[in-house]
Amino acid sequence: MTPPLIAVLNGPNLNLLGIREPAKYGTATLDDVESLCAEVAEELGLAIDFRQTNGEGELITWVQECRGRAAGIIINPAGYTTTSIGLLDALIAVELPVIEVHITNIHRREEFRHNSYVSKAATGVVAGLGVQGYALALRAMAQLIAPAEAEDLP
Ligand code: CA2
Repeated sequence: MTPPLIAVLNGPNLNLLGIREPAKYGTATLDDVESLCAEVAEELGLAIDFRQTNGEGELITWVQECRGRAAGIIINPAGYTTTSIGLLDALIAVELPVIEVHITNIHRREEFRHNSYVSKAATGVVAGLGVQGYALALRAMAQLIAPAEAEDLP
């Protein structure tokens, strides 16, 4: 059986992870985050499609393309978190479980980072746990997409 596909989408400037501002965002690069996700996904019997873009339109197109292809979306929308109603509309329209990830705790940071439009489409949000938040999101996603009968198991 082909493993369910989870799209792991990353927004603007996350290509700079581990290269700039390590005190804020840590020393792991985006390639490291992809490797972490691939490892955890394999353990969970999931496949991932891990991507990053600096473009709002491209991010929206990728969300749309998940329809009929992916079982869920994990997204760090970065700077588009607080600005993009287009991204929110795409996440609502795709009708898939969505988990929003932020490396930092956006609620401890500047006020302008607090209001996430994306959260309005998200089943859950992970923030402030560093890049391990992606691994936690994958584990939560595995539970969310598990067949209903599995919910009764201990
Ligand atoms: O904490 C997060 O994951 C954020 O989504 C990161 C965004 C920020 O705008 C959000 O408020 C919170 C910034 C992504 C830029 O990433 C960089 C990484 C290294 C160096 C510079 C930027």
